[in-house]
Amino acid sequence: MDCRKYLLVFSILFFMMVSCSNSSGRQTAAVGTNEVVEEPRVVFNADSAYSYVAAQCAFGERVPNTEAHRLCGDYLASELRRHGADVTEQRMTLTAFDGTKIEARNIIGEYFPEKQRRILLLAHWDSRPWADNDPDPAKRKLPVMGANDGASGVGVLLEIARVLSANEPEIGIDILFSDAEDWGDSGAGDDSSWALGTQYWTENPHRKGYQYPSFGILLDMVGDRNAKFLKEYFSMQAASGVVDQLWATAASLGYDNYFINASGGAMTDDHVFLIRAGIPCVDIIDQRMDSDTGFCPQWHTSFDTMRHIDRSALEAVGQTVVTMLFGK
Ligand code: AHN
Ligand code: ZN
Repeated sequence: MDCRKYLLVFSILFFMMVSCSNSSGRQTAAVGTNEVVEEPRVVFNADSAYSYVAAQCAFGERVPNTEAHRLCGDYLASELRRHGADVTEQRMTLTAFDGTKIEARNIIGEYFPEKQRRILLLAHWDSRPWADNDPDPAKRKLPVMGANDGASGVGVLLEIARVLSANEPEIGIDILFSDAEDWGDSGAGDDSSWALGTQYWTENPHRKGYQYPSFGILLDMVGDRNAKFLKEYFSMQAASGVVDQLWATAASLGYDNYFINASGGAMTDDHVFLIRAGIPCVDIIDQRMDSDTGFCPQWHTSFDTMRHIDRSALEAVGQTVVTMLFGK
């Protein structure tokens, strides 16, 4: 062996010694010059989540009654199955506020069904049929891509499904991809036209004997680079303990730039119907108190595309939820 090879072998051994030398056996990462941040015990991979968001968008807009919607639904069910969930596809025909008959599908993946204590993680997977908030009136009848509004929450949950295929938490987990959340009437005085898939699920359990979870966590619009998660009003009313635990976990991981310790507005969303059915539920939703709509500028416009999706927002949400499930 020449000395270059000795040097290489020595370097590898030295690296192995250093990387195994901390007492917990966990990997550490140096940040800056003197700060050392411990990797979480169970790691959420934001690149993987990002690719799941992109994969949904690659089908096109997932508007119910379209080919893109059907194919994406098949993909989501098969990804959950591939990651070891017990999957149920709940098919239903719904009537939207405008009279359209919608062929909808809730997709449910159950992990560790034998565990009694369970929590529900959910996100809507449909795209809104109209970009009715677009600045250009000519585009307001076109469908929304929904990279953020829909695909981001589902992408985070698919990555959590992958995590669950390799790590067993103490509690059981149900993942719900709800359909027809976004075929709602933005001019209506009541909320009944929104979240039709979740409303159906609360009235029709997806299988006989299904026991409700202790609480739910809804992810909605979790992918924008400037996301701000405020403590949503109905979430605080129904599950303030879970809200506080999530926000404290996020802060302990350094994500307090996304999870703001302040109260937000009251949102019409899937969680409202779960709360009404008796499941306390938190909505992690990007709110902008300084905008007219209350949401990010791309909301319900033609600009809700992959261009605005940021891995670090996905990571903040995904790693916070994973740390809630598995501890620090
Ligand atoms: C309101 O329009 C107030 N809420 C709709 C909730 C929503 C739509 N989330 C995503 N798209
Ligand atoms: Zn929407």
